[in-house]
Amino acid sequence: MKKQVLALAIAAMLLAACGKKEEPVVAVPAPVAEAPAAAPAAPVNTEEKVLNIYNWADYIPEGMIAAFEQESGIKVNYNTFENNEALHAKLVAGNSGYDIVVPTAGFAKKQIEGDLYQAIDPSKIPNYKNLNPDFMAKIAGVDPENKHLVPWAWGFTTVGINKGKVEKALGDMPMPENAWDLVFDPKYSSKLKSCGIAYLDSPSEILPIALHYVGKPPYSSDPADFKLAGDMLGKVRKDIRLFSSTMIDDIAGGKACAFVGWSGDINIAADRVKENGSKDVIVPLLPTGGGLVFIDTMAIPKDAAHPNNAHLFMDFYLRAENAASMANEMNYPTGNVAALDLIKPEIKGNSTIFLDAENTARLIPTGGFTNEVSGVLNDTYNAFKRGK
Ligand code: SPD
Repeated sequence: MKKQVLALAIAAMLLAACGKKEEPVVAVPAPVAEAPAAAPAAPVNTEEKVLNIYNWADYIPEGMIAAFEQESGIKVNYNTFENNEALHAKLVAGNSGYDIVVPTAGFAKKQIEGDLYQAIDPSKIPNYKNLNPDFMAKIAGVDPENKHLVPWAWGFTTVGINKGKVEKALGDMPMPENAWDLVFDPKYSSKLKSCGIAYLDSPSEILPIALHYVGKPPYSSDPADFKLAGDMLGKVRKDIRLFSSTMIDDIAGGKACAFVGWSGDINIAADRVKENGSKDVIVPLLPTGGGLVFIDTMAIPKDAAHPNNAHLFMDFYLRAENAASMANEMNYPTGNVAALDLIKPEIKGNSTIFLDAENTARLIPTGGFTNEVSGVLNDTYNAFKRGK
């Protein structure tokens, strides 16, 4: 009781010292206009915690999916495809069930035109800022305003060789100036037949380089050009040992000594051969006669059930450290500028991964065939493969 009296006395003294009189309590409405505006609530992600990804084989560092799952609580179902044609068939059939797919930009052009993808929302991908604007401008050539495609990695299709075996098979014949001669000119292919030639198994991989080799536009829509490329391919058909969708295993397993493959995969096979203690040396040849550039990209199918989770994964993948680990482990360059400082010197310094300016200038730019030409494209390839 004494304490309460003391507290009241102190309060009275303080009020008096401030010259204030006690006012009767009147309910005054708060000045509404001056109240600070409430920050907009972050949208709640109500999607089930699942993400279905469809990507190329051997294209993601070990542990990356597990790290995303652990951080996000989202369960990832990760499947792989062998070529753009297989992915395309799934998308066209509809209800693929995938939330992220990884088409090659040039090939995705017709999928974008066919309205198979939903628009990306960069505001949900804070790490989008890490992407190189020049690189994005290249993709905009097939995806206007970069509405649908987010880069995964890029590389080039070239000729790889098992150096010792090829030199032995060629004997006195020097290596050609143009690496494509090894697999497209019967003068060389007839010699390499003994140790084996492998081609990627896909019309959209082989025809652009064959068209370029015969001096025609790599993404021609003229049937006469395809006839010329088909005739050239027909002359080497008897020397081709296999059409491969598992090139890394086939190269490392010694199934061929010369191969049409992807730069990063040839480098992965080369590393694997070394790790296995073999004396064989596998090398991707520099694209002196023009390597075919590809830019693989993430896209969200129109009917994806988990687009928010897809955006979350895209943001995760675009973190500098994740994009760098893809380059470090899978041997493919990235369009992520923030990642560059984190790429190992031996990868940055490998001239068959990060090409110098001279070889970059020789690359065949990214592009795509129109839907109209797909009949002649597939017919030319299938006739070649069947040996007809
Ligand atoms: N191991 C992953 C290889 C990915 C290659 N994508 C290439 C597309 C070329 N058209």
